[in-house]
Amino acid sequence: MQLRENLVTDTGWEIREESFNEELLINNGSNYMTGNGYLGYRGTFPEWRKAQYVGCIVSDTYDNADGKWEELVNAPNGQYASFAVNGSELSALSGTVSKYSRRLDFRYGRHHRHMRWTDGGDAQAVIEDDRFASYGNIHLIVSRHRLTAESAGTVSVSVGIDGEVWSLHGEHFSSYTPSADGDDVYMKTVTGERGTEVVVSNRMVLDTAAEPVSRDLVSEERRILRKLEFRLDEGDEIGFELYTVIYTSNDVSDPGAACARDLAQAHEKGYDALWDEHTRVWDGIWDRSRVDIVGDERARTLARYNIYQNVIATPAHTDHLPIGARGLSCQAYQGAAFWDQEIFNLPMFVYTQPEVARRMLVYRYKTLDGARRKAARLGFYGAFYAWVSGDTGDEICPSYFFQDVLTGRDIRNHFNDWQIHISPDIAYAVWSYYLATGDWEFLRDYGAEILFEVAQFLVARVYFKRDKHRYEFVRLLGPDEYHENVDNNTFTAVQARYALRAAVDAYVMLGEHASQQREALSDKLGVERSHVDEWRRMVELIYVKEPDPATGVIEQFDGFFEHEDITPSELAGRLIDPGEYWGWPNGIAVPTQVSKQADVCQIFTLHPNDYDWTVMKANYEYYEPRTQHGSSLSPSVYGTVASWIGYTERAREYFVKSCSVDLFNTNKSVSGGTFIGGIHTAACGAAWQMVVFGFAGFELDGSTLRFRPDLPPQWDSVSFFLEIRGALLDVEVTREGVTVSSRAVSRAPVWVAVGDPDTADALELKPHSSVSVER
Ligand code: IFM
Repeated sequence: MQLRENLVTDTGWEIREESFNEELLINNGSNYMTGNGYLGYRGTFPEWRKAQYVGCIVSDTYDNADGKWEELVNAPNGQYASFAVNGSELSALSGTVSKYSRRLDFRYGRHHRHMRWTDGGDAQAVIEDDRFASYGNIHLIVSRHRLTAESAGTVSVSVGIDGEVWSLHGEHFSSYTPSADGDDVYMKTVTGERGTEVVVSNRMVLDTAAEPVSRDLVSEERRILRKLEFRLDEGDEIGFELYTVIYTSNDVSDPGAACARDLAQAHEKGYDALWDEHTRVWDGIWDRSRVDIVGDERARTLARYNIYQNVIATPAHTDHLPIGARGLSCQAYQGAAFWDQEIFNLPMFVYTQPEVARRMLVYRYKTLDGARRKAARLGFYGAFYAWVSGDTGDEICPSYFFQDVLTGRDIRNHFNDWQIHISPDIAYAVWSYYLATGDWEFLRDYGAEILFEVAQFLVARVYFKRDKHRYEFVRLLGPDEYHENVDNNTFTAVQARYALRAAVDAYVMLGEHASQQREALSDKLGVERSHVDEWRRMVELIYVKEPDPATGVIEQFDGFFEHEDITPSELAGRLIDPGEYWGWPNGIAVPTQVSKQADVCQIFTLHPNDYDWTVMKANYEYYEPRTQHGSSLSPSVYGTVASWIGYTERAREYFVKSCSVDLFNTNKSVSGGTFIGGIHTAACGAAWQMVVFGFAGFELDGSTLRFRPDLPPQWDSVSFFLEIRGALLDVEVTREGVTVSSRAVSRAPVWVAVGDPDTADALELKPHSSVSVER
């Protein structure tokens, strides 16, 4: 099936292109990437170099090279392999490519390229290579290469490690040390700021009848290559496997030794066994993350592709690293977490692999000190989480990142100090995780501390307006980032109220079930009963704008309705330069009601039961025409709300839009002079949510799994997996009804209802049984 021009799927588990387009080199580097949460290897070709944005982004390598941007490094390319036929360099970028196909199999994360090439003279060959970033050993990348000569002559092969790779914000390595040990080559690098050792190693295993006529080792300052020369007749082949192992000094004390060990192990196992090991892990992941849409192959493929990207972006192997807003697809967005992690990436894991969600939340626990430091620096107490959060939790969002392209002057944006909803968003995720899993130990040992510290920060940050007898948050940036310095942003207030309520509930629960721990925690944090009374008072008295009684519309922030009413496309006509930033302080959107992204409608996706569908509809209709979708986070929100208010066709359009921002290259890669390309992992996580929360209408209502499905006309059914409080459930939603089966290994019963709470009874579902409910 054609997904778009030159983008095809045969099975719904892969994307394929049949011609090479140099203009898409940057986008396709991300779109065809492979990875495993430890590293991300871009979808580039083995013979490519810096100019083609070859990239292997390694987690846990934060480093600041230019005094401004803390970011992950792009490691030396340990998968470099090039051929020269009769002296001509073989590449998709030179000569003539007469037959070409490139595929990413995202069921198992394998990149494959096939190409017939000639230099136009007497050099002709066919090459084929494939590669995967192993889930059996996350430090390992494995590839297989084959060249078939279509003309007789000399073929030289250069294989090794290329340290000449691109870096977004400066040179991160203060030294490069190439070395060789028998069959293996190494490149040891050390980062300039933190002194982290990053060691890349590579072993080549020849699999060929032809014997090389010469072998050399070429060691340059930043490259170490084995050069082999063959004399081939027409039809002769050269084949080899390449193993690349990467370790850093943040992983182990001796990264070089770990590389040597893993290279030997990989070689011993060989490509096929490594592939089997890798696919078994993926089978387990898909068993949980699967979303099978029947009747709409395009939607099914897009959903799977996005889930794949959400999985490989996530450092599931550890609890001290975040999910980057661009995952490991590039260095943009600093390999760091935003609110995207809790609101967009995590829900899929909460309900499918709760242990992974837990690790990401423990990461927030481990970065509490950074959040405390940020709060203290700005004159508050408690935890003000970093808007952009790396490994320590300290704020790494610079104060200046966009430029006024008209004047060339830097713009001071306040994402880092006014976008306070990040803290209650994390509290929201902590509490949602607890409700979905019942993981009491997590709440007691980690979650409560996050909740208490967020509540303390909210108390410190809020104002009590005596004349109005209410609490107000002023000087904010809500999700709509074009409007900075706004008061009483409704989204922020709703999230803050939820977070405070969760803190109070957790405090009470700890008192009932773990009073000693509560005492110890209260002592550690200096939380007294009077503070908890203040949290309660805030829950009651915080100012949250209600729907207008006449229209149902909720104002985004104080004075929003007085702003100029204009549509995004009309407004775009006012741009003097297409590269202008639309937001604060002088952008064209600032005095208008044009929002960058969903803001009021974002509230509904997080609190669907607090608003009835007439209010959702009124707000959808009001805000949707005024939203630019200048953020990839936005379409999924409107799509989800559209699916709930009966706009199913529109919802499907938003689903396709959200799931294809990267694949169809509709995202912007530069704004206000700042590079922001790569994989938009929030939209990837949102794909799962749109299907499960949106079209299948799933929500956890107390202890009942409630479904209110409304499938797009093209969809016959959708099925997926959920894990709720120890019950492992397979759900199938069809036009006729919903069937939920609880696997035999489930530890507890659940209750299932289809329809609204006042009309639908909840049925008990015991382990190893099924319930079917007609609609
Ligand atoms: O967190 C988002 C924000 O909401 C919009 N700009 C991009 C950020 C990272 O995805």
